[in-house]
Amino acid sequence: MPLVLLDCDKVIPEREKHVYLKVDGEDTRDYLPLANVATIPGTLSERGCSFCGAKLVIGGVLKDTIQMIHGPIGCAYNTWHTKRYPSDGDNFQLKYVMSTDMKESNIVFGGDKRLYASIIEAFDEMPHIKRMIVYTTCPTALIGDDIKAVVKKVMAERPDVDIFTVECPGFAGVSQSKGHHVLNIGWVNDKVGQVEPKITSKYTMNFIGDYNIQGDTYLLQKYWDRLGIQVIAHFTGNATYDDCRSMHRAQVSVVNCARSAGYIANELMKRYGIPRLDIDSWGFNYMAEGIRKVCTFFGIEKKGEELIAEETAKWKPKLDWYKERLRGKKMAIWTGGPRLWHWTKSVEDDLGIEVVAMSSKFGHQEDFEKIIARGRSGTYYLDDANELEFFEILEKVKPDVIFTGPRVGDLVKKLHIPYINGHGYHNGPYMGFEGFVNLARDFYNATSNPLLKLAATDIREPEPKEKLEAAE
Ligand code: CFM
Repeated sequence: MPLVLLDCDKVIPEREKHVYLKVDGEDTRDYLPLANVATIPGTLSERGCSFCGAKLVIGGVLKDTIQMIHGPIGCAYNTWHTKRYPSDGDNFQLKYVMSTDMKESNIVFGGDKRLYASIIEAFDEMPHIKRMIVYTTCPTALIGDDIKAVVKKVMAERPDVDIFTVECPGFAGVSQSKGHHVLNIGWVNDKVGQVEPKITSKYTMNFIGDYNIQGDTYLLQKYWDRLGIQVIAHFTGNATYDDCRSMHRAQVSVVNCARSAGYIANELMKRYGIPRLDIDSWGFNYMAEGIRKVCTFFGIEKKGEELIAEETAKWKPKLDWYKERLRGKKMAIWTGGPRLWHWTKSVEDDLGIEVVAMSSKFGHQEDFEKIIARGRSGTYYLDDANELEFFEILEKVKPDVIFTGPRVGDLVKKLHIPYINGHGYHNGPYMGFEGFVNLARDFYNATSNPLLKLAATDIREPEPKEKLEAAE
């Protein structure tokens, strides 16, 4: 019985299809948990909305682009400043987000004029910025504001600006995953092919699905520079709007996050014949394998081996120091989806850590195929889990640390279980060789830190027994 009905789910038995326990010797292909379907009424999970998938995850990372959110102010606030993706500019993308701040009268009479005025005002306020993305949100999509027409008017009036539109209101799909899809396809339809890049190397690639979380992109960029590979565009870590308009000129698309950006790699393959190469960028073994794949593609295997040898010599002793201390520790991973399959085997192989529970917010079944294939037996795999399920799973598997986001993280902290930010990291970057040592260090610090245990200790003077009895 690999699908599990948890005690807390007795009142919503449909949840059984979303909880899987891997058992030795089973053909896991028969038991993929349901995924990428609407959250069941009765369970409140921690998914984001489709607008968020487009804005917070992909579009908002671009370093030279105004993010114009056509909707009430809350939609802007909730996708601003919660993710750490720096850039080598002045971190414009972290500082600013713009909103048309729709009010009731705009909803009743239409918000087109307000959007037009807001776009003009934003460009006038920020004269050095010439690129913008305009997003619809639930209310402006419902009232039918024609954002494309407004943008067309502005672009006709101001030939030096370029604006991309994303029509993906929060309700467009079952989770943020839909927003990834809409932005990917919109971008390749509307913007790719419009800018010709300056080619500076024999070897060119797009690096797709890296968002420079705490500098991941910078770290990997050092490898590509050493290998002499020109990255035409990162989609979208530390990238400019125009970098991403020139993606059609790369020889290969190297994909890290297949969930959020596999779509654009597929379209580049179909429309421009650019092959797609998927790699894992977290973990020593995986990173080495990824570099080998890329170098084999370009026929520069020797350079790749030199790089791997150098990085391994530099960082492996540090990794091993942690491995000795972390072997056998138990970890839970509760993030979006892909990091489950990226991490489960890498922490097991590189650090001797056992991953005992994994929960995906919005992964699809193809993610679960990879997650379960790479994961251990005896591990729980959950799709779109709710808080009560998290608590019940904790009782069953008793992890030493949980890699998750601040929402669930703050809950588990109250149980005095350490959590590491599995989305924005604690002290990243985590990608590449050096990054995985950072991950190991954060894991070690979290599990060795006496503070959580101390926080659970009541240090008040015990009340005398008689006094307590009298009070009753
Ligand atoms: Fe890709 Fe990401 Fe992820 Fe993701 Fe995300 Fe993320 Fe994630 Mo948080 S793009 S799917 S929508 S690897 S924000 S940087 S950590 S849930 S597993």
